[in-house]
Amino acid sequence: MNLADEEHHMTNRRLNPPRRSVLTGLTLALVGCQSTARGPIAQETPPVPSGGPSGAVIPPAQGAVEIRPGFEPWLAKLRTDAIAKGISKPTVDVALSGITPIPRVIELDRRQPEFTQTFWRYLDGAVSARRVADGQAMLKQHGPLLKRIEDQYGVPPRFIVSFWGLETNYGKGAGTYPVIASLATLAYDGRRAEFFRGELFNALTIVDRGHIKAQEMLGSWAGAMGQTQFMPSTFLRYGVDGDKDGHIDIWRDVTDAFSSAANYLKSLGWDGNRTWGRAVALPADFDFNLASIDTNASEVVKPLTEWSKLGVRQPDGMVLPQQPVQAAVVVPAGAKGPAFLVYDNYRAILKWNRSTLYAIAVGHLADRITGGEALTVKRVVEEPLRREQVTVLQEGLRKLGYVNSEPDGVVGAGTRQGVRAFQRAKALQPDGYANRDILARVAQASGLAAPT
Ligand SMILES: [Ca+2]
Repeated sequence: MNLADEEHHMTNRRLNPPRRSVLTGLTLALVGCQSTARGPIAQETPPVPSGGPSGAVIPPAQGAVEIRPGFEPWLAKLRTDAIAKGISKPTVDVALSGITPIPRVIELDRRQPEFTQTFWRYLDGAVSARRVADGQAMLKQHGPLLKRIEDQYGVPPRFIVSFWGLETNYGKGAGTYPVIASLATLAYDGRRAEFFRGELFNALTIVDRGHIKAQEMLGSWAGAMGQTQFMPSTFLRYGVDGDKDGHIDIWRDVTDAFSSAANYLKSLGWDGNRTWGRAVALPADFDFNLASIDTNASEVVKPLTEWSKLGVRQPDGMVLPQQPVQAAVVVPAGAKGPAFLVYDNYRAILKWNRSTLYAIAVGHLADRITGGEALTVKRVVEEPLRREQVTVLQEGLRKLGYVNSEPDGVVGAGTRQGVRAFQRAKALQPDGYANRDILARVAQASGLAAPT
């Protein structure tokens, strides 16, 4: 979500350049209505449409939200600019007439996550028993269509359904904000005004091309649209008219929505002959320095045969498949949590949404809806770190010389690297995982008081 810092939110995905947001880590808002717009879980629970003229129902802002004055002259200039960009005057007139800034959108844009997200809490929501059962039903219901799409794009049905389930709960939570007004609000007074201004022109272009009427263009508060939650730029680049009726309709037409998702995934490098990764069991003496903290140059990638030699097994103890696959180990809840070997398709998922938790949830849901087992590792329920606690952790790590950056209250790759360096120095398991235990140790070592 927060487009501003890629690390923090889950919203705005599909922002290609600047890519959507991220949660690379474990941070996400748990606040009642979440930080950012899109996202399966991070997404604000959509209000029930009332069937008004636009179908849009915006909940009132909860606090006092100040929007700076001057929207009308700004909008007048925007109209001129839109027409200068080649968007037709009738489209501009219809789409922009009468719109006003939406206070709730500003409120959500300014919201900061209050907690880090924890693996189990996230997964329980993203891959609930209900989500699995519904996914199985959807896989069956849309089987022939999904097979045709697989033949064309090389993305297996279970992954299309899984993305669909995580993005919008199989189309049920596609968002009820009017996209044009929401984007105009963010372009006028948002934290990434320039980015949203570009997306607003893209949204107007979509209307101008006749794909959807402006008043029917609904989405998340940050402009993620339809069943796949595409930002307008992603729609323009990757949207597909699957049923060939002349319109790309990712709001109401599952053929278009699935085709668009598959086309986007194909462009992200999806390999239809491989899966995303798999849950594994690590040996008791596993060296957690080999676990990946981020998909970057420091990531340790080895063929499955090498991981096998190191004692990595399937969860039931069976040896790993002897396939020529390169994989990395990911431990999203630290050494005591579940472990995964992730393949190239996992990286494709991260390009859709740069969140480790999201990527694992997509893969796991895809497995579950095709009969895969639930995670068997013993679940360790932890209290999430609050923002202020993360800030103290970061201050302590900085004081001790393990990180250089300014504390921001959000656990990202840099913080995890710092935690790992601290763990190495203290002969702890170097899993890079930030929790209350590490906070207490870092606070003590650095002489800071850890907020309880
Ligand atoms: Ca169509």
